[in-house]
Amino acid sequence: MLRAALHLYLVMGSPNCGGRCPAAVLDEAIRGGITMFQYREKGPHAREGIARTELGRELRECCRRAGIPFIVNDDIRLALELEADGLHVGQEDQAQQSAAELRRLTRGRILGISAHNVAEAREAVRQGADYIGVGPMYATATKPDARRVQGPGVIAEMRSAGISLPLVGIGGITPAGARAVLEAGADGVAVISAISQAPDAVRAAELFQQVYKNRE
Ligand code: 3NM
Repeated sequence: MLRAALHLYLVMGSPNCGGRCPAAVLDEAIRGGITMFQYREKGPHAREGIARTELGRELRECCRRAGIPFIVNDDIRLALELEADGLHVGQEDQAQQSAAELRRLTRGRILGISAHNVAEAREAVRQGADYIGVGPMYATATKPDARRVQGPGVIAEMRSAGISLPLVGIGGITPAGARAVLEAGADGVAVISAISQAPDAVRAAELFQQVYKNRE
């Protein structure tokens, strides 16, 4: 179930929508075939407080109507308040909570953890992650503090190291770059700008889905 949901994972918040209404962008992406969504309200002019919660609620409703998982980035309190299907935490985010505490708080929900190399992926498994986000696959302008590009090869390394947990690649992924990520052993691709900044988010998501169809 989770492996299939990770196929086309849209990550997004209002700063990624180029001034467009985030719910409209999300609805288009859903029509184009995204399979999971992460609410990541980070970056310049990110909403805070009640505005942040309200937008999350609106985006959660889009996901509920479509029957796709709604995940919250990095904020356990918001995830619980929004009754999200899961939480995603980065390496930097985890410092605030012990792994055991994080797993306890997210019990019954999906827990995603970011990893950039085999050691971090092993640690994520130990911490009880349900899936691992691996990046950056390619150069990305969306996350200014992204690590150096790892390339799809790091996913192949994780698989060779015996990591069997669902893996999703992230960072600079376009439809053209998605195939290499999947062929390296990922279950899916996580995308911000290639969908949220596309002139037509429906079409952008469809182009990613086409990559799966072409592999069949
Ligand atoms: N995490 P885009 S790269 C949120 O490497 C995020 O862990 C990354 O945005 C990681 O699809 C990244 O626009 C940004 O490149 C992804």
